[in-house]
Amino acid sequence: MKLIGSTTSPYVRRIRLLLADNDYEFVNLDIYGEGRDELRRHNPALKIPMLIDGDQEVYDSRVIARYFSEQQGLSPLTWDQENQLTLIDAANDSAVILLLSSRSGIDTSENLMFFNLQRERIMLTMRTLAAMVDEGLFHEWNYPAICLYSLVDWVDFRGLVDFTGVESLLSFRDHHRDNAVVSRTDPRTS
Ligand SMILES: N[C@@H](CCC(=O)N[C@@H](CS)C(=O)NCC(=O)O)C(=O)O
Repeated sequence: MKLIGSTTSPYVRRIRLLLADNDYEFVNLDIYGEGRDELRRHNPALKIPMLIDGDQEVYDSRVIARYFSEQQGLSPLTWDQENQLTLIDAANDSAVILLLSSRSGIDTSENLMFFNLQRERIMLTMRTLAAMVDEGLFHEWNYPAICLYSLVDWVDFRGLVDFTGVESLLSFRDHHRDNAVVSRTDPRTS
């Protein structure tokens, strides 16, 4: 199995954490620079992660996780867990939009509908996820918890979110921070 991604992507990190105990090759690409041609060859959606398993290519972290879970004979996620992933992905996609916009020279703090919508989505999903953490819904280190960890640590790493009022998310992150595979995939050092 080959995983194509980058060390800084939160979507790739979740798959690296999921595959932690398995044998696979990790290809680290700079998708906005010299790795872009390789990305074009592998995935016309031009996004990471993607997985190559023999003749089968799999795009999108959510589908990769489902593919892997089926291969391992694991139970599918519950509908509530699917909803958790949808909230995590919604916050993550909006945070990626804010980052790419500011890297494009746009002031994302301006009072513009497009950026207000992203900020509102991030705030509401993060508050909901923090309440779920408080309820103990992310107590187990499973795929939704891995995805939440990757989101929280990445938005903190990129300085994209004010954690006031959602401190539970940082406590959740800090609780798992010293796990060996988690620190091995830290975007600040890997
Ligand atoms: N829904 C996708 C999202 C993946 C995604 O947005 N990856 C980012 C890197 S963090 C990317 O490849 N962005 C490229 C772009 O937006 O041009 C997944 O879950 O795999």
